[in-house]
Amino acid sequence: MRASQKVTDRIKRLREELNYHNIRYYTFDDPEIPDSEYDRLFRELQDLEAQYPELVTTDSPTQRIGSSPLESFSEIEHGVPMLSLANAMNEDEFRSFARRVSELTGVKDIEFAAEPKLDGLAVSIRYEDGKLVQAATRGDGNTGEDITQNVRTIHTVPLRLTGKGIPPILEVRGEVFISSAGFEELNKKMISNGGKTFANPRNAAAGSLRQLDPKITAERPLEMICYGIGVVNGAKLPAFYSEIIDWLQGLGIRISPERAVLNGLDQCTAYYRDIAERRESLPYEIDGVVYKVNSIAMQEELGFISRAPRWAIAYKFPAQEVMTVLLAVEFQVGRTGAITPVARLEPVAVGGVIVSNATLHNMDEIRRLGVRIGDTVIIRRAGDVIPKVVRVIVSRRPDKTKVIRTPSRCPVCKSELQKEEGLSILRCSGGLYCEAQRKEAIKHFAARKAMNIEGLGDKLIGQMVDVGLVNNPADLYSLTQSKLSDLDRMGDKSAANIIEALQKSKQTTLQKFIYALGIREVGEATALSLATHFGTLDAIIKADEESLLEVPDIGPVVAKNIVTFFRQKHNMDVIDSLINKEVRWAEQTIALSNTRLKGLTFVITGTLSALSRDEAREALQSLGARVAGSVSARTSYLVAGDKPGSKKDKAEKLGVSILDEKQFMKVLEN
Ligand code: I6G
Repeated sequence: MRASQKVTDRIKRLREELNYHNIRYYTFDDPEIPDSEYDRLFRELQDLEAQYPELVTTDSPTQRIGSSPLESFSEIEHGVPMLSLANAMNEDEFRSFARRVSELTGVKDIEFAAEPKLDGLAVSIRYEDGKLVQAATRGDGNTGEDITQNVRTIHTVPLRLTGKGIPPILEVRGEVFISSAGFEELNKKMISNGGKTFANPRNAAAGSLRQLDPKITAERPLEMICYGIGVVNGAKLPAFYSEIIDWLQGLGIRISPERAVLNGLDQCTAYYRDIAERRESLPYEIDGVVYKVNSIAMQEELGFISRAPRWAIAYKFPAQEVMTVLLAVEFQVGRTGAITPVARLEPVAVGGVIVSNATLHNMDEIRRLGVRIGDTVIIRRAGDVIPKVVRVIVSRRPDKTKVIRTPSRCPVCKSELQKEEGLSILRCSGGLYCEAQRKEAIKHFAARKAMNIEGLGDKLIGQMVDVGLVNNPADLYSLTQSKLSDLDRMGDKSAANIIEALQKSKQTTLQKFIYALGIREVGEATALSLATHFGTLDAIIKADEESLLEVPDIGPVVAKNIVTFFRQKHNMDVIDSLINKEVRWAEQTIALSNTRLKGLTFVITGTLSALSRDEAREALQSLGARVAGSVSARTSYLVAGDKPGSKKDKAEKLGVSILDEKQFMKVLEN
């Protein structure tokens, strides 16, 4: 059946609308319609295209996964070479770069455009009359591989440009990457499908982009952010790099939300420090900051040196992955008896600190890595996260290595180890008989987010358990100044401070008390849910699995852990003893009813004078609000304390309501 004009027009309209909403969602992070409405339009287009296959075009939003697997990638020659960037490894090198630019141009305070350097793969995409026709890898800079069919599957890449003044030919260049959250999800999926995991998001992105079957690529959470142009025909380009980038954004291309225009060296180094500080809270991995001379005329004047522009530099952060040697493996016992193999390493600088230990997670991970003692390994440390071994360099394996064997007994109390069905975790069966578990349980109880016993550090707890002064959390409240003074290096004043801190900690909240008990998999958020749902400790103790499942965020495993915990006599004895020793909290009278802020999402930034950020978060959560780490179009309010940083700029850009501290306190008190 031939399609009528009405059908042809409807298909055209649907494509335009879907393209528009795609760009609103992916490029601007600012959806206009709910997902359900998008899905409805999408299905309508799919149905019409199924009825009239002759009307299917390659730039239709339904055609992201169009073609069948390739035999190999063909080559594409770049019309304008894809260059690389020179690196600066420290501030001196960055200053030399800026000085050189000033000398060559004769301008003292140069204006630079800056943005974080994403840790992904450079890709060039060609649009003809606004339609995506080709995508290529960087390759050797002159010739790359044709990965068009794979790039088409990336939702943040528009298949059609939008807006006015679309040039006949436009090549955009940028970085294809996988976000940190996407990487975690992908690796979980790889494990559950029995596949191999990726060592880091960059490897995952590279592996995903070089798939011959676009159906596989389509299942990977690839994203793209653009930072430049290649061949452009039929457009008058602006005189500044930052304006070219804004122009690209106007055409629907996603660009870095962190970009900035900076004047002179001091602003550049301040920007570097700000991005370095926020590195871990960005949703993707970056390995430095790229600075470009903003004036295109100046860029042209500066030119290139050995295939790198003289007008740009990548000022790198300290490496997060480095090579070292595995010297030994020790097994540590955690609070719940879980045994963790810990790698002892030849000390090495990574991410700006010296590391000599890294986690190996569990025996399955050791087998997966195929690691042996004596091997050269790659370790990774991102921010405050515990360093981990991510890969073995097998080609560097020496003749004599030692296989790592699974222990059969607890290294501390010699109890038997048990392996839980379906899980990789080995657990000591000693319970509180095991000194290591006792120490960890008490450390957890005393921690800031639990009972917040100031001055009671890990070493001191270790010593108290070693000499038999404390065997469980309740024993802490039987301590006296004279008993404490008998310990090594404990002066009268310190002992008195600890007794005072213990006394002070007795007044707590139900949430903190539940959290402090250390029930397996009951973190702060679950403890809060339990406290607000049930209101009293008694009600939580009496709850069966069925009623626990009614609590938001509690699933069958956690429900079972909670019931099992309260069924154990020794746990109930400790709770009774704590209450006898006058640990107290106000009953959670806000139970159930207090969901005044339900459905609202808050982000907190800067310093508040009346509350810590943790306290502000808890207060919001106790009123039913969600507290997120970064600002997006879905944020309801940004709470901005002193020195709010870039989150405030982003909120302003997105039109998110901003509360100062006074307004925020009113919201809480209302
Ligand atoms: O590899 C790169 C990452 C980021 C770049 C780049 C960039 O700009 C933000 N810019 C250029 C010009 C080049 N590589 C060659």
